[in-house]
Amino acid sequence: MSSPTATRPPLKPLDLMNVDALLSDEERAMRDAVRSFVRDRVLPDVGDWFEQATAPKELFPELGRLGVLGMHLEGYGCAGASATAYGLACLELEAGDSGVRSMVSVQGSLAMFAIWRWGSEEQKQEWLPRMAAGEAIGCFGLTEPDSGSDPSSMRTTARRDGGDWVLNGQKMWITNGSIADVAVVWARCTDDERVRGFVVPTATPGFSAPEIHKKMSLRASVTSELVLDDVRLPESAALPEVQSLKGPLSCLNEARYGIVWGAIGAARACFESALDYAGTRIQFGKPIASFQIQQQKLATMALEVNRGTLLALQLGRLKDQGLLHPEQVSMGKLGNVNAALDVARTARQVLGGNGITLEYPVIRHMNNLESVVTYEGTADVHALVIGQALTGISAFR
Ligand code: TGC
Ligand code: FAD
Repeated sequence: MSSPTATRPPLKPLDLMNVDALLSDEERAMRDAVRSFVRDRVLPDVGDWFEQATAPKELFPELGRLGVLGMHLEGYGCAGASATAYGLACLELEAGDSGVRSMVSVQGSLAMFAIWRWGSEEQKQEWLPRMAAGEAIGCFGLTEPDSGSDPSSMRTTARRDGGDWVLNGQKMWITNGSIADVAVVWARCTDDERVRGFVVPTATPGFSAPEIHKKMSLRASVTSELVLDDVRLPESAALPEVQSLKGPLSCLNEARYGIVWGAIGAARACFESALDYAGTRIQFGKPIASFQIQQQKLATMALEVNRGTLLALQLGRLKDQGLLHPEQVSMGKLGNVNAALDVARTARQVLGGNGITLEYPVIRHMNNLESVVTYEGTADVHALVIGQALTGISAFR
């Protein structure tokens, strides 16, 4: 029996698998709102931000009004949106620039999530509404100069002194560090060796956040050290609900989930740019899109973008049902960021010499993705997480 074709929608080159049809009206509305924001507020200037290494701090209140800061959290001024809607927002933001998605990830999935999940009622009331509105900026300090993939080796300490805590140490590679109003800092307690989180207003004496310069990636995003030099905090600054590495690692699950989607946004932008360029660039009397080698590249890019979107959507549906495992997030992050890097590198070649300029988005995304494949767990770390799930053997130590 032949299948009915009368109502079959036409193929869309940018969505060959018709993922659009798998989304609800609400999800499409969120996606379209973020896409419009990126078109109007990010794309016109992002090449200059990247070239001048400027982070668009002024976007925070606008992102707050758009409703994407902590949008998957409930209460305290947060939108309470589905995980899938949050993922779609990350995809559209990163189609603009990984740095803009990073601003939103660190704010909502790391700093706000840490307070929302592990904080006291007082901490939530004090920070979450302002952070959701983009009036207060947060950062998340886990990594240290000598403690990256292995955060259990952290050296930052929290010492009890009477009713206070005193923090000492250094954090490294902290997104939004120098522009933050509040830092969620993870430290090891000197009395019981446990890892605890602290909500640190960045105006506290002893806290400083020198910016890291000379980056060739994530240039439209602030990256900083955090220096903690006898930072004295009241007892109420500690996150009361967790006292182990589970605290920061639970936050990473949230941010990694957003990256599963976001990376595909960067890939889609590169694919779109290559498809457009190949159709208009004439060599040997024809558009380069008419050469088989270029069509193969375009087909491979389309395949990766569609496959990555479907993978992200499956994780989104699992997360919305409360069924998502961290190991599945690792599969998504490893697969989609590697795919996005392949797409970006291929697209850059399709653009020839123009592929190396900031007149086109491709090399910017390509360079950004070198950070994305490293932060939130390197590709190696995620491969080992998957390896452990497959074999039952941990190869980390
Ligand atoms: P392990 O001994 O396995 O576990 C320690 C405790 O943590 C719990 N746990 C988790 N909890 C929630 N989610 C997860 N994914 C978890 N993984 C482990 C575990 O149950 C245990 O709990 P408890 O209560 O028994 O104490 O930990 P390990 O030391 O062997 O480490 C495992 C490993 C290597 C996977 C972990 O350390 C890791 O993920 N390393 C990578 C570090 C990383 O990703 N850093 C990211 C820093 S933040 C960042 O990059 C932000 S960039 C953002 C941006 O700009 O967008
Ligand atoms: P290392 O851990 O030293 O790794 C070096 C190499 O060794 C990697 O290839 C790694 O895969 C490999 N390796 C390590 N262990 C193993 C192993 N067991 N088996 C096999 N290979 C291994 N951190 C934060 O806390 N907050 C932030 O906001 C933040 N933002 C960032 C923004 C940017 C732009 C960047 C680049 C990083 C950011 N990070 C942040 C830090 C990031 O999470 C770390 O860079 C990352 O976790 C890797 O740590 P590392 O750089 O110390 O590399």
